[in-house]
Amino acid sequence: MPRVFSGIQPTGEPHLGNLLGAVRYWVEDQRLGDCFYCVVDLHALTIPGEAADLRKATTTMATLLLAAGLDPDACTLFVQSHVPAHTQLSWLLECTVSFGELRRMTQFKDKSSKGGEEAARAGLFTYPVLMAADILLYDTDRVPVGDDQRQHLELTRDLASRFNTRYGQTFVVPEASIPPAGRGARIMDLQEPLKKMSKSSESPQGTIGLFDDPATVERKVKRAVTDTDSGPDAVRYDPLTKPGVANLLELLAIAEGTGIEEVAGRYTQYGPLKADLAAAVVSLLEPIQASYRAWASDPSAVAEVLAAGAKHADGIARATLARAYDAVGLVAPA
Ligand code: ATP
Ligand code: LTN
Repeated sequence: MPRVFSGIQPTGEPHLGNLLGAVRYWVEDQRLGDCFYCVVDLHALTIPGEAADLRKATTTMATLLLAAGLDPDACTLFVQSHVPAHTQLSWLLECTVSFGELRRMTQFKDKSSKGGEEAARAGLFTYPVLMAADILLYDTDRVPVGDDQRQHLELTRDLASRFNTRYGQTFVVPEASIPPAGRGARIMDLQEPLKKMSKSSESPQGTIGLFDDPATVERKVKRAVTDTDSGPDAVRYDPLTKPGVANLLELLAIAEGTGIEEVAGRYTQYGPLKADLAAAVVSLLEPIQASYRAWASDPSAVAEVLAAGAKHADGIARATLARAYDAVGLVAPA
């Protein structure tokens, strides 16, 4: 079975992009591979936030992943900071990556642009190295992520190959597993359809939260930005010239499990498309929200899943770390 690893940050409110671009594929993969899914709480420290919020968001995210369909009997779910090898391997990889490589990462450029590079945390700069450590510790074959993580995955592959060349075969070189275009790889913001839907978005009206109630979903979908085209072929899938409409069509096709062209063929006006999309999103979210309430009513069950997950992950991660320590010439304690 292929080894699968992916992670999600406990920052902000999880949204439809996280579900459709990543988490629903994690659920599918859990029967096909030996899957490790991680709430990457250390990555959340790269941007400002309150301790109490991080504490709460970590449990909320783990609970939500279970509610979305991760089965603790089928996969390993754990919290990054519970497995010390992640930060330990990260150091070896910081001594493998170059400053120039990290400077070219677009996520760093985007996220540091707000407050300026001078003020950005050094952890934001080295973020992709910790991510590479997450992945390489588990001898990962496949990493299911959204399109925005493509560059980080390329860096991870480069670091694994460079380390292997320099110190001898140590790491498996992983493949990114990104949904095909039109199947959730990059869900766009409903208000700013040229930007990806994001937890840290400045337009909460453009982001559908996985905890949004039906009235909120309806309002956000109804107000989604489209364009002023009218006439029989206004409703068509063209992400370049009609990004807002293309995003709505993609969302509806995914929610219904049908093809985009088939969905587009059913509409001539934006109003009915939006009404059907809102209903489809509400039906998609309802069972997840119900399951969330059930899991959340038993926090000790969630804690037990995470404890068992960390124990299993720790055993594997330690062995890989020991291999890497030995490869670079660190002397093991007697
Ligand atoms: P932020 O925008 O604050 O960086 P995020 O919303 O990207 O956060 P992450 O925890 O960084 O959330 O991502 C979890 C997973 O969701 C990743 O695999 C990422 O690629 C995927 N993802 C995030 N946003 C989208 C999106 N708009 N469309 C598709 N996939 C997405
Ligand atoms: N960088 C990712 C989150 C992340 C991740 C990982 C994804 C951290 N470690 C390991 C896949 C594998 C993000 O920002 N979405």
